[in-house]
Amino acid sequence: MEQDILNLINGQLQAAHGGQWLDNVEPATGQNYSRIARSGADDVEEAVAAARRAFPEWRAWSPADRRAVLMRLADKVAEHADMLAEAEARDNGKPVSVARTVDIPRAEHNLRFYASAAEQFSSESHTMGDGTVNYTLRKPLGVVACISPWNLPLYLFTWKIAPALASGNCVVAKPSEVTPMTAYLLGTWAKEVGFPDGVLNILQGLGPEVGQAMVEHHYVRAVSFTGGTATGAAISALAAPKFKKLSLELGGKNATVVFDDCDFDEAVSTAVRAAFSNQGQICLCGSRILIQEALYDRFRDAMVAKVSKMRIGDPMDPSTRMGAVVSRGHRDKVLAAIDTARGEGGRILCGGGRHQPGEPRLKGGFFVQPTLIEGLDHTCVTNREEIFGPVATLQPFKDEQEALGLVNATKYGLSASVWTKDLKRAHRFAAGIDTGMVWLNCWLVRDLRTPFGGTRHSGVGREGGYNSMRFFTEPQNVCIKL
Ligand code: TXE
Repeated sequence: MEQDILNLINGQLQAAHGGQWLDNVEPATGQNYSRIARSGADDVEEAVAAARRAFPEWRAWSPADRRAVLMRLADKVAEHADMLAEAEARDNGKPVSVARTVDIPRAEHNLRFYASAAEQFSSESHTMGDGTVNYTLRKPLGVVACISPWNLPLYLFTWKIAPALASGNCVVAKPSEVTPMTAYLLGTWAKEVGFPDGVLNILQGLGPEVGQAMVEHHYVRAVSFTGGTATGAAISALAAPKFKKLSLELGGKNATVVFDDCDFDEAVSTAVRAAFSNQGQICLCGSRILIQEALYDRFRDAMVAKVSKMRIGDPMDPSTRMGAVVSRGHRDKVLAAIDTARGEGGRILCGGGRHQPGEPRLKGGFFVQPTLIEGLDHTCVTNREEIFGPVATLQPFKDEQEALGLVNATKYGLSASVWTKDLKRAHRFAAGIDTGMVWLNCWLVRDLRTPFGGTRHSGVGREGGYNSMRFFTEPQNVCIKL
């Protein structure tokens, strides 16, 4: 065992009260390589109590001081970027090149972005004709819970804790038990950069145990969650009767829509990237590729040629572009989804099963071939349910109207990417799509100020920019008659 992944409670790194541990598995090898504190309700109790004690002091800090401490945490991330990228790749199975260029820089950027927001956030005032003035206070809530998933571990963990802390809350946060390492490492710097004890608490362990206890805790005023739709529903069921604020960023079954007047080469390469980045494990991945009939064969053949050349490799090798999926259970779920597609009559154009690397180190790893499937319509399970792996389907469409019907044919509403040179059509089509985000002639271009989130089964609420700052604060109107 190399390293115990501990809780951070009241400024102390410590094991779970119950003394229990979980295995931490390296997806590329299938081997345990560290152990994780298996926390429970006692640990939540201690963390929430520490957060409550810390709150009066933390909320009174000036925005400039909160900014400074978050910036120092970002500096630590920058200073240790290589080490964090390696830790992320080992813990998650993603290529270290991706962690180095995307996950870790983005985590640093999240911290800096919301450090600035601490100083720039403002509220409104409304004057009335008779000289009466209303002003709105934006008060931090107190203790808030942040629960993040395994696909972009440090990136999504910081995306939640940074605005929560910047707006003056004390945080009890939990990374996924599947990828706990980088959040743990971040926590080891909390004291050194100047967070008062209890302001940032990080709990490790299983969702239905420690996660649920966090959601249920009487003094947790808000829950910001990213993860599966079923988990989002379970959290809502617990939190709604207690009237907690909820932000839910859930799954997607996003479409990439390709009209026959698109920039062909750019559309092909972005459709491939959108389907297979991070082994297809991004909520924004375009897993349904809808192609206008006249272009269908040419586009399909170009995609198949590109995807067939993708090489899966050791995540720790800097030249690898496609690594392992996150866990044995997840690999089996993705393989079962491919079997379902076969059973539904889908034609596998490339991939279609496990990948077995030659290197002895990787023999027990969780690798899935990048897979393209055609011949399934929108009613099939394959085109309705999120797979969250390196699997995408291709479907032809005749015209704009049919395409719009297909885009909106699932219960999810997270994002879509549309490819056409006709800008009038692009705007018209975007307005008709029932998702929280649309990319026109691009994919996953992110401005952190914009609203991020989905409709229907993709979630409730929006993160990003002041949306997150508003979520983590309670507006209070004060009316004064002068
Ligand atoms: O996520 P979970 P899982 C999708 C994807 C994937 C499926 C399940 O389809 O196959 O979800 O993945 C915590 N109370 N996405 O099972 O369980 C858990 O510990 C409180 C999409 O790994 O939703 C972890 O920290 N917390 C997604 C977090 O919730 C609970 C990213 C997410 O875990 C809990 C990941 C409970 N009862 C998976 N149960 C995206 N939208 O990006 C679990 N957790």
